[in-house]
Amino acid sequence: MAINLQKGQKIDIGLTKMSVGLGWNPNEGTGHNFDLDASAFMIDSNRLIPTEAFFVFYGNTDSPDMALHHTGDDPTGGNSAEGDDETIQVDLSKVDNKITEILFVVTIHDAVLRKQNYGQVRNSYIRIVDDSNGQEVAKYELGEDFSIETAVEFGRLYKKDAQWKFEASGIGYKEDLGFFVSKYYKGEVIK
Ligand SMILES: [Ca+2]
Ligand SMILES: [Ca+2]
Repeated sequence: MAINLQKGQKIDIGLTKMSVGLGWNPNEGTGHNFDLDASAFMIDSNRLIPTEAFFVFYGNTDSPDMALHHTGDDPTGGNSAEGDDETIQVDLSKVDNKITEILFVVTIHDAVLRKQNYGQVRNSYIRIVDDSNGQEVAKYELGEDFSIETAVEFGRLYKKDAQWKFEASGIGYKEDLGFFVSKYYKGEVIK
């Protein structure tokens, strides 16, 4: 039986291999496609990614430790009205020892240019699926929590006393993906 998480709610994961699925449906009539992008930041105890490659997104689909795999960009959210639009597969047994937290962020591509925000997206959620049986373990639906935001940290996996837990963090930002990269990466950016 899946748990419907509320914003801020924390659960024990109790799984090693899972898929973190993100879904949304665009509202009609905004004149542009609605391209939400799921990304993951694997951060260490300094709350930074150790190297750029620990930032997993459509342009870098595998983390260096092979713990995370992004299955690819969906540019419209229209892949499925019901199911996940973008998925990040997670194998917690492979996570580099340095990593203490994995943040899942969803940004709206070209939000400013297209004058888009979360108020124009419907049915957005993050969910965790047990890869061994395809069962949904937990789901957090954003509902009416966000409107003018263009990015949301949906949830985070974090290690506490050697156990992985998940929090439905639900933190909204009026920022783009570049903001998160500069927030969590202080090294030299390779262009
Ligand atoms: Ca996308
Ligand atoms: Ca969809």
